[in-house]
Amino acid sequence: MERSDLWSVAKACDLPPADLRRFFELFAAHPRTVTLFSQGVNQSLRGTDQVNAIVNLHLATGRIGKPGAAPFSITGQPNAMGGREVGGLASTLAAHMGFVPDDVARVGRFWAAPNMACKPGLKAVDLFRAVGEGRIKALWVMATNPAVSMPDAGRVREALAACPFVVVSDVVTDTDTSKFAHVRLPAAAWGEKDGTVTNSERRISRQRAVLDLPGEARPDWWIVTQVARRMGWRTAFPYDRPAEIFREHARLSAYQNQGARLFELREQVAIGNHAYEALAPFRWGGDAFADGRFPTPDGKARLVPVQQMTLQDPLAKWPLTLNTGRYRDHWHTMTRTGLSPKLARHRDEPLVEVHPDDAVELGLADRGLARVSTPQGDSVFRVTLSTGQRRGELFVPIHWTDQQSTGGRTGLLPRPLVDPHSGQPGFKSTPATIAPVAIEWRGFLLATGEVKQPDCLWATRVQVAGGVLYELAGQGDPVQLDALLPKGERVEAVDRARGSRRVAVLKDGKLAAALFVTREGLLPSREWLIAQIGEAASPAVLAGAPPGAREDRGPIVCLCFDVGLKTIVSAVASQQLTSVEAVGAALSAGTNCGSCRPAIRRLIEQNRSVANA
Ligand SMILES: Nc1nc2c(c(=O)[nH]1)N[C@H]1C(S)=C(S)[C@@H](COP(=O)(O)OP(=O)(O)OC[C@H]3O[C@@H](n4cnc5c(=O)[nH]c(N)nc54)[C@H](O)[C@@H]3O)O[C@H]1N2
Ligand SMILES: Nc1nc2c(c(=O)[nH]1)N[C@H]1C(S)=C(S)[C@@H](COP(=O)(O)OP(=O)(O)OC[C@H]3O[C@@H](n4cnc5c(=O)[nH]c(N)nc54)[C@H](O)[C@@H]3O)O[C@H]1N2
Ligand SMILES: [Mo]
Repeated sequence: MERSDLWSVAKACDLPPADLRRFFELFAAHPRTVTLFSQGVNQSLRGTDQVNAIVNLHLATGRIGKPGAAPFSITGQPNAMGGREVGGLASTLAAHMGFVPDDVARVGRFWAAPNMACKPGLKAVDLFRAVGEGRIKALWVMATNPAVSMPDAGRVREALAACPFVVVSDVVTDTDTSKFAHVRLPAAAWGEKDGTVTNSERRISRQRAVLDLPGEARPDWWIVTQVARRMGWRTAFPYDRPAEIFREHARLSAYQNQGARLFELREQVAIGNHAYEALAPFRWGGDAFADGRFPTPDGKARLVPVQQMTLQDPLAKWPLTLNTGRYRDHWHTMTRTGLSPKLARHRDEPLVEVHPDDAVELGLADRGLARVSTPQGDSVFRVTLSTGQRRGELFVPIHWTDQQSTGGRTGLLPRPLVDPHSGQPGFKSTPATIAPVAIEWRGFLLATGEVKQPDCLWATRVQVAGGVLYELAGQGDPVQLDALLPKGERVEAVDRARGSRRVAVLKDGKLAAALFVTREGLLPSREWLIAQIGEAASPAVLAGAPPGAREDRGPIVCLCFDVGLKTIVSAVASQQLTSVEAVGAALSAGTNCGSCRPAIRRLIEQNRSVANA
């Protein structure tokens, strides 16, 4: 391998050589090392090699199967391990068996299945390609939202639209994927059903329903069972409770196993219904690898040779690298988090993060709109400048869908290229470009009830206490927005000089909606108006502010205790707070869930550097 000296490696990693040396020294000095990695390593065109490099290092240094020593992939989905155990991947059969002939034959014997699949199925990207080419004509999408989350999602939408038969099982009524469904099945969500889940340390836990089934919703296993029976497979799908399915799963794991397969639920093979109800969390596989033995014929681990794949130089037309990922307070396509006003406030619009120096070169203004384009597609985002962003790179979140926004459609952008072994798309590195988008007016619309998504360049929906808020921007005449306002008594103020218009709609004296737009003027802070929605309308409503002075707390940092950035900054400076704990003692911020503690730590550091400057 060429780049093996410290300096070239540091250069390739874009790290100061001294930092890299320090990292190597730390690694060498501490035999108990856990390497935590997630999608920055996996979602790459060379992801498998990257993961194998980490695993090789742990094997070579004996750092596996011991307390405090392991390569540890931080699995994303809460039950991703459970999905693998039952064979929920195109590349495996159930119970950790694969497609070698012995495994196929064994699973076939166990299930008395005459027509076993003998080779892996299509992984997600290939699968949608096959749908698009008409090779797959019936598709059942369960518990995923591919019209949003797949790379090159525009192509995926075309494939879904052309597919002759699409079934979507979901727990919410409308998703970007369910728009393409011929049949929609209402599924029960996690708090409404029971079964087991497995976490990253191989611990299987019972999950019990805490809510009744709403409406016609049914657990996925029940829906699958009913469909299978109606297709004629009554005896193969006899289940009427999760315990029966679990027993079969345990029996398959132990079937003709004799210790050859690590995944074995031997003690649960004959578990009774009552014992299943009371099942305490347990870890399968015991102390795997602790004795230095691995599940290979000679018991020795196998290092996998890896290569450092060189990535292409940036292309002239697409000079930037687009990175995509998550926000602290949203989950994937927002079906779990989008309805919570508290979570929505942390970052209420889809932002594209840009380094300030790049922004100057590219003519991008902080808080302006910009269009991110790739060879696959384009979408508009709100620009936010960040020195935490690397130069030449952009970061956008994956959460916004047609249900909330006209922009922020990240899935349209990544290439449908995948790692050759895992099939994982290279979600973190798409060649891209960005350009400012001119707007002629800005505004927002606040309403108690549901409002149709405004038809303008930028409309982003945010759930707020008591209603919904749309942030708006566009070109041309914003007057068409009036049609979206509910019926009621209208109060209006116009400032022609600044091109501003403010409309409030009252119902029985209470504020039902407010529409504020401006060409050149300022818009009031949304917080006070949000608090007025559904309340008896105050004369100050069109001013957008209460009479008299008001404390501006800034964006909320600690959601649990509702503490704003400006409140923290001023407390840190005036009370000389030097630790996250001290801020917690003074303001309660950061003392509950803890997810804002890094943000508070940064504010303390900023105060220190300002004080020392
Ligand atoms: N709040 C919240 N939490 C979640 C989720 C959510 O939607 N919301 N989703 C869950 C799921 S399913 C998953 S898979 C996990 C994902 O968890 P993560 O993988 O931690 O999350 P990502 O936001 O995808 O970001 C990956 C990070 O990798 C960095 N990165 C990009 N390129 C590279 C590279 O070449 N090398 C390295 N080392 N890093 C790189 C990115 O800058 C980014 O900071 O999160 C889980 N947890
Ligand atoms: N650009 C880019 N794209 C990415 C990623 C990235 O980092 N960058 N990350 C990728 C990763 S790691 C992941 S995990 C995916 C996530 O992408 P998706 O899996 O598509 O996203 P979710 O929003 O979790 O979709 C789950 C759907 O199932 C529904 N649902 C929830 N519970 C149940 C249930 O019990 N039964 C049924 N039938 N439905 C249910 C939800 O309402 C929702 O519509 O996105 C991937 N896409
Ligand atoms: Mo994930």
